[in-house]
Parts: sequence; structure tokens; C-alpha cells
Amino acid sequence: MEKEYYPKNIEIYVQKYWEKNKIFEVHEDPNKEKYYCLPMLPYPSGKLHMGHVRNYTISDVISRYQRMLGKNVLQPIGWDAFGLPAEEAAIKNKTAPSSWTYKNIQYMKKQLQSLGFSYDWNREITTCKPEYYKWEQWFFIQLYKKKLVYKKNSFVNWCEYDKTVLANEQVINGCCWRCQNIIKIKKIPQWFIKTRNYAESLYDDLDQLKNWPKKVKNMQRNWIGKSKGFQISFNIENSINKIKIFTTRIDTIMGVTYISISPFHQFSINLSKKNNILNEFIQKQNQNSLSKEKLEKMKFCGINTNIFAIHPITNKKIPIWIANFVLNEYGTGAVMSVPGHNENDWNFAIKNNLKIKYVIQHQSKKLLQKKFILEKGILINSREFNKLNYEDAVHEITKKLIKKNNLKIKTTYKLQDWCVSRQRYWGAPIPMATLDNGEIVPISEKELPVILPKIENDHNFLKNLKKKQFYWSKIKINNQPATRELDTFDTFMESSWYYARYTCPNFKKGIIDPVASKYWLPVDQYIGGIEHAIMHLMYFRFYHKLLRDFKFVQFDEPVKNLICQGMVLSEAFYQIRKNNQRYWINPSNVYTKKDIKGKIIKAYDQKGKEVIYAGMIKMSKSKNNGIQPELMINKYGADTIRLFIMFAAPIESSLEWNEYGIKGIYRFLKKLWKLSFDYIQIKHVYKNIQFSSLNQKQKTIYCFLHETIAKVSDDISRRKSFNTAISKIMELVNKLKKFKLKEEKDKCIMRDALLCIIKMLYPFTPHLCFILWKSLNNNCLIDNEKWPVFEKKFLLKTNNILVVQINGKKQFTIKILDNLKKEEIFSYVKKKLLIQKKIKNNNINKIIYIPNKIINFVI
Ligand code: ANZ
Repeated sequence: MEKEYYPKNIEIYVQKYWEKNKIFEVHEDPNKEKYYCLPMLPYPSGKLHMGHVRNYTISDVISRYQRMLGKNVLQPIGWDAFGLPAEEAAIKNKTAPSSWTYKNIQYMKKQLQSLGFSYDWNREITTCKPEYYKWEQWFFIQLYKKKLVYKKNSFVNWCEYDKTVLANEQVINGCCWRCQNIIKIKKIPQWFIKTRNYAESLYDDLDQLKNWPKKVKNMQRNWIGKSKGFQISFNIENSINKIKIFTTRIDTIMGVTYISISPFHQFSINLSKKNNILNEFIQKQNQNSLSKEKLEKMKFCGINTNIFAIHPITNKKIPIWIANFVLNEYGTGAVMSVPGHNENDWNFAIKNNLKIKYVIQHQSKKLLQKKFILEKGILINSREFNKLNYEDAVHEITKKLIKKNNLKIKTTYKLQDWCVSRQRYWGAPIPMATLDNGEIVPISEKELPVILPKIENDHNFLKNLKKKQFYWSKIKINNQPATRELDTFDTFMESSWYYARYTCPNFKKGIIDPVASKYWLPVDQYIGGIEHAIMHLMYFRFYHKLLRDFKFVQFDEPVKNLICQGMVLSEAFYQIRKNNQRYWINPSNVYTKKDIKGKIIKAYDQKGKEVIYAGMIKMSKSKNNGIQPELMINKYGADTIRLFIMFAAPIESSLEWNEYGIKGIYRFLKKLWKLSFDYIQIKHVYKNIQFSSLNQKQKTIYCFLHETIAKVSDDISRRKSFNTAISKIMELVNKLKKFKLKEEKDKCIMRDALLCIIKMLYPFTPHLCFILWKSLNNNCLIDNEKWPVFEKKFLLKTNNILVVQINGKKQFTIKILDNLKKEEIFSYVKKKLLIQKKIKNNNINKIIYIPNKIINFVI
């Protein structure tokens, strides 16, 4: 062991040892309890960012800790390798998306290895490899056979800029989630998976997820959008047809002043065949590639059909409007409009000059007649239902409609079927084809995987693509000419089932090896960013249910515990340059002046020009405030970075990156190194210690050691509070630093404490602990050591607090160890009082002692 701590020297050495000896390779072992710890797989964008480092450090700490508990721990890693950025980068750099992707994977893999993560690299999955997506294609065909997928000419969200279809989830406020351009609505043939079939179980099973953050479950619930309500039919005047509407506010039925129907409802489409104005209106709704202002103007537009519906209770005539605020995919695509009590209905009525009727009384009379009232309350203007409260009104109105045989209880979900087609090259090809006669057929399973057309000439990636794809798409199926699907899958497909494939990444006989999946699944701990709380986790849960129904996996849910780690923030600085534009300067190029509290008061760039401090914000390219992980690793070593990340904030809170804090951690590790080094130098014969033979000081430190083990164990396993665990270990190290090694027993205690500290720090700083353990333990390996256990009898009990008095007056309280003799307590307290000069040595008349309560010195 060297005298000084040089992380560079030791980290590479230890990593090589792990790699060579395959320490973290795992296999199913029925005699051992399993633990599956899964960090979300990264997108190989080029370099790891600090968000990645935080995610993977948390996962590694948990994995190593669980391993020390004796479990068979699977911690796999892979690459979510398909996707848009690869294509964009390929076009920019004139390479093929595959070369760009593989190059990035190679680089990022090195970065992950340099952080010492304990992955089973044998199970590495790269989703763009045919051996992986082959099974995705195969499974899609099985879904097709079970009628769980369909192709539909449908209106899709089209991003003109990215030239692709987007899922509803990828459209935020009418704009593309990636490039923020306004999306158009376009009609093209698309493949869908029937997510809606699973809406109910996706909603209900959230209750099973006791160890998921409440926030995430609520986000999922909102996204699924469950509504309980009623379906009612409205007759149409002079027609045998009816219009079915969905409402959640049946109590307002007497306030209906018009019916609104979606422009894409079959009723509207049929009517438009004879009605040019309506036809034009519907077309206009299709081409939504409008500016935001125009889009705003188009809101709440509609066409009066001049057709009337008949109110099911009053039998009065109600006008039917085709209204563009009504969604076709929700409820029944038609609404009984109550403008007095619903915002959309009110806006539409105001814009189109329609009648507004209030049927719910409002406390403030002034407000009435002015705007819609959403609150439930006493009914007015509702004939026989007047004066009823909400519950009674619902009861009476439903009773009446049931009598007329015109009521169905209906639950609807906002969740849509999943559009999985993407008009992109760099994705898994959809394994389907269309015969020349128009019939759609799957590609024969024997021919899977359907591999992307190769683009050999990297330099002309785009130019060659169309031509290549054209020839590639012409095939024969059973000797009939056919055209292959050119679209590829949404990349959320690959990340929806990778967790199951990790259990058997090299299984050749099928998508999932039932023996392996039965052993490893469900995932015990999943870790990822909160940005994946909706889409990814929804598809992930959905796919698990599909796999379950095909009997490839068991259980209803894929993941038992979920951690969504907080963001990594760092200081950001800018200058105002030309055209009032903000020019962001990387914090590494900024010098700051701080006040005593560490607050930045002034900041300058390298030329001494003043820059503006924008605060601690999320590390991002756009704010140029990212800190490169590799720079930090080079400077301080992976262990320091890992420990800092786990220490600086609770895992679900945001983490403020600051180099001052990192330096502090580095100093702490050096301190521990020195403490171990100094101890090793003294060489002594270790003997088991008899607690009863220890003196007070020795007992105190020994008990503190056990208290630390107890707290750290509880913090890590139950509370998932890693920062407090680390700070407790630091406290112990500081106490040990002051602990003088006067006699043999002191040395034995020091050794016991050091070994426990090294074990407890191993999940966080595994390289350093590897070396220290070896040096303290005759070359033994720490990788298979067990987590330290504490002994209850050495823990301080809170009821062992003693109030120290002089002549009945309270001076202070002290914690007293169990097992201490009366005399030991007396002499300990007396010493304290002497030091504090509260008493003199010879003037004690009497000591009154009530065990566990009071010790009173009478002087
Ligand atoms: C009459 C009414 C009166 C309504 C009232 C609300 C308040 P949630 O709760 O979000 O599920 N609705 C039904 N289908 C619709 C569609 N396809 N497009 C747009 N709006 C639709 O919303 C249910 C309510 O949304 C339904 O209840 C319906 O308006 C409207 F004082 O019916 B309600």
C-alpha cells in the first residue's frame, strides 16, 4: 500500500481485476435469493453526462450493497441504440447512422467502465443489433395474429421539420417535443398497438405499486385519464339514427342547449358528403400546419348542421353542431353541451352565439349570467329536479333515463392506442408487407430478422437511401409480388421489453427464456429520470402485460421499486451580446468572487469581462453549464465522484454540482487512506475484544461503531437515504482520527472499526475499499465480503439519557452506555464536571443516583 492516495493508480488496476475475473457475471442459482437492479439504459448520444453518472452510481451502490447481503445480484446495461439523433448526426457528419452509433457506444462503454460499475457485461444489449430486434419483430407478428395490432389510415401528428409521425405523447401544446415546431395533422397508413385494451389494468394495477413514487403514479393516472360517466342517446328529428354522447355531469342534463359532434365522427363524415361547407370545414381541420395565432383563431369553430336532436327528458328540439373542440377518440366523439357549466361548451356558445342556460345555483348571484359555473350544487331551471342537491339529482335523473332504457354507465380512458410507425431509416423494420392486391401480410417468421437495407457508402447516406429502400422493398411472398413496409418501429418499442431480455440475452430459441425470466423477474429496483415517468414507464408496463398474456413472464407488473433520481444542476453564466442575445459561458471558464456565505457576488470571463450569474440550473447543452464527467474523473478519481454524487443530496432531490464539495470528499478519502496507512504501520497481533474489559473511551467508540452500522444499514436498505448514511460514516472516521492508540485494545478497536468502515463504503467507493481491504487483510478480496452486522447490545438506548445535576440544578444531559457499572458512570460524569470546572475534586459530599434518570452531585 502506498503512503499517498492516488486514485488513478488504483482504479484502473481494480477495474482490470474485475473484468479479468468476471466478478460481476451472474447465473441463475435457485439456492440463492436474487436481486435484479436495473438502471434505465442510455441512449448512445456521444458522451455520458452527469445525469447518467448520477443514475448509474445510484444503481451501482444499491447493487453492490445487495450483493453484500448475500444476494445473487443482476445489474445489466445496454444501449437504446435506434433513434432520430443518430440519423441527424449521420446526415451532418456524412456517415451512416450505424457507424455513428457504434462509435458512441464504444466510447461511452469506456466511460462507464472507468466509473467502476459492477455490470454483468456478458448481458450487454444493443437494441439496433438484429439479434435483439428480431424478437421484437417476431412478437409484433404474434400480436398481429392475436388482433392486438392494426393498420389504420389515420390522422397522425406530423412534424414537418423532423419528417416524422409523432405519438400523442410526443406532442406538447401542439408542438413537436423534440424540435418545438408546430405539428400538422396528416392522414397516412399507420400501425397501432391496442394499448386501450389494457387501459383499465394499467390504471388499476398502479395500486399494486406500493414502492413507486406517488408523483409518478399520479402522472400515470392522469395520462390514462379514467373518467366514470354515462352514455346517453339523443334521438335525431326525422331520422331513425341516434347520437350517443358521453357525460360525467348528468345532473346538468336540463341545461343542454346544443349537441356538439367531432368533425371526424362518422355522423359528420356522412353529412359532409352532401354538405360542401361542412366538407370544407372538415378538410380545414385536417391541415393543421398553421401558425400559433391562426391555430388560436381556429379554436371553438363549428358548423350548424340545421339538424335537431330531441332532448331525452323534455323532448325539446336541440340544434346539432359540428364542433372542433370535440375529440373523436374520446368518449363517443359527441357531447351534450351545457355552456352554463362547462368551459369548452361556454367558449363555443359565446363564439357561435348559442343559448346559455344555468341549471346549478351559485352562491354569488352576481357571477351568475356572466360565466360558466363548474361547481356542483342545488338544481334550478330543471323542472321536476329543481331544489335537488347533486347526489339526489344524479339519482333521480338516472332513474328516469333507466326507465326510458336510455342510460349506460360508461368508463372512458383518455389513453390512446399506440402508433408505432415511424417514417425513419434508423429503427427496427416493421416486419410486414402488402401484396399487390392490397392484402397485408406479415413477413414469414423464418425470414426474421428483417434487416435494414445496408448503406455501404457512408458519405452519401441520404442520397442513396431512397434508391436502396425502393429495391429493398420489392419482394415476393408465396411467389406473389409484394412491397415491404418501409416504416420502422417507434424506439419506445425497444426500451419496453429489454428488461426481460437481459435475463436471457443470448437465448436463441425464443424471445424470452421462461426459466431465466422466472428466476430474475420482476425487477427489484428500477432507476431512472423523472422525464420517463409517463411515456416510457407506460409502454414498459403495457409491454409487460402483453408478455404476461403470452405467458413469457409472470406477475402483473414488471418493477417492484422505482427511484426517479433528481436532476443535476450547476452554475450558469451568460453575457448579453449582439441583438440582446444571451451568450452562455461554461462555468469552467468563469472566475467568481464569493461572500463569506459562498454566495457569488461577481463573476468574470477569462478576459476579465464581467458575466451575469443565472443561478443553479439544470445542466444542459443550451445553457453551456455541463460538467464533463471524464474531466472530473481524471482530476479526482471515480470514487470521489461517486461518493460526492451520493453525498451531495437525497437521491430524489436535485443535486447542485460544486467543485468545492468534491474537494471536500477527496480530502475525506485521503484522510481514510492515511488512517488505514498509519494503522498498518504499527503492526500488532489482533485479538478479539471482550467488551466488558474495555475502558469508558474504548466502550464509547466501540458503541459508536455499532450505532454507525445500524444507522447506515437502515439508511441504505429501508430509507434509501444515502447522504445521511455517508455522513454518519464520516462522523465515525473523524472520531477514529482523534482516537489515540495507547494500548493493544485500542489497536484492536481501530482495526475492527476500519474494516467495518471499508465494508460500508465499498458500495460507494469500491476501488479504494478494494485496496484498503487487501492491505489490511493479508491480500484478501473485499468483493465477496458480507455487509457488517451490528450487535443490539452495543447500541445506545435513548432511555439511557442521564440528567446531570449539581445541588439539584440541571447542568446537562449525557448518553450512557448499557452495561456500564455504577462506578464507571460516576467517574465519567465527575471527570466531565471537573473539566468544566463546575466542581472541585474534593468538595463532593454525596452523589444521588437514580439509574437512567438523574445523577445529582451534592457539594
Ligand atoms: C355535459 C357536461 C356538463 C360535461 C358539465 C361537463 C360539465 P372528463 O371528466 O375529462 O372525462 N366530453 C365528452 N366527450 C368529449 C369529447 N369527445 N371531446 C371533448 N369533450 C368531451 O370530461 C368529461 C366531459 O367532457 C363530459 O361531460 C363532456 O362534457 C365532455 F357541466 O357532459 B360533459
